[in-house]
Amino acid sequence: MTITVGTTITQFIIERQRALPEATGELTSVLNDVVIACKGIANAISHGGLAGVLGSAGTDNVQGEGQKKLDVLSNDIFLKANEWAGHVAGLASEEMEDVVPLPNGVSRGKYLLLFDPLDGSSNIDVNVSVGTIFSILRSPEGVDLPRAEHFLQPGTAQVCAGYVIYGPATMLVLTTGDGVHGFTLSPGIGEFLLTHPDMRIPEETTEFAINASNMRFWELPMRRYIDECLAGSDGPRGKNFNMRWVASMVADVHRILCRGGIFTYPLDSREPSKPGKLRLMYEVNPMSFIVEQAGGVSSTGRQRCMEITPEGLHQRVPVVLGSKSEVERVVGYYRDAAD
Ligand code: AHM
Ligand code: MG
Repeated sequence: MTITVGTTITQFIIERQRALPEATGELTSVLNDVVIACKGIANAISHGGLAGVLGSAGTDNVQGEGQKKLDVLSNDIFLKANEWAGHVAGLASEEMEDVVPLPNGVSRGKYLLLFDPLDGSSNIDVNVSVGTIFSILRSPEGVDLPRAEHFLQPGTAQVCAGYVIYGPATMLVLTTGDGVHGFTLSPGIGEFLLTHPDMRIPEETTEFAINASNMRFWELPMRRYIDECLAGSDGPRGKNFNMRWVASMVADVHRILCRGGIFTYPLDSREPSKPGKLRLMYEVNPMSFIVEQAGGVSSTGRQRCMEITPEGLHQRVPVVLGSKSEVERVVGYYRDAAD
């Protein structure tokens, strides 16, 4: 079967697996469970206030951040869809402190699945786009019960990464290391259909995304870069820039995949114990894999994000990603400052 626009995500994944002689179909099974989870989350989100799912859950997550009802519900939906079938060897969630124990008696697959069930949750109550992010790693050989240390693999070890954006349309964007492909959920048939094959990030851009309210806490190279963008055609760049900030990483990265741009949540000095806001294992690594596979670049400013050796499941890192020429310019400013 040829893969064309309109192919279902299941057909797409099976076809991709068939092309790999060593493939066993296990990744297909994991992805099918992820797809089921994301359809469930999309359904919960789409009912909004009608289903009483808005507002705070009255609890804090492992990072001490207040959880929304939909954070908790999405986490439950994701766990339920993925823990029972024996397709994964282990699960880890941004919302949970340690790796998730699989139910007794369930057989174990060979993959580790990490996920942020509902990213951008500050947007839930105001009906703005949110998302789910996931990353798939191989469980190390000979490990029966994977612990946190077995999940601490660099982003370059990812087998697959993806996100779902719950926007005006629900879309799933995926890479297995062979380009980036986007699928749109058809409300009529309830399936994700291929609509955006081979997504590529334009190398050049004049659009940046950053939470500028933190400017006074940034390091000098980032200030220099944003100051120059803001100076527009009167400044050293000699051209005007546009700014966007959804405060949902999924939505900001999706825009960059569709029309280019640069996104950054840089290191700042607000809380020295938190070098950056975004989580390496649940947000930065999967998004970096997708961005690189689409021809973009992802760096902390000092290092390729996917080459960071993880130190903790909930480690936070700075990130600047997107269109190659602009990210490389920022990296150059960090290099200049270090000389
Ligand atoms: P979350 O996983 O708790 O929702 O936090 C991550 C989100 C990202 O989606 C987004 O880029 C960032 O936090 C926005 O942060 P801020 O509110 O500081 O602008
Ligand atoms: Mg998140």
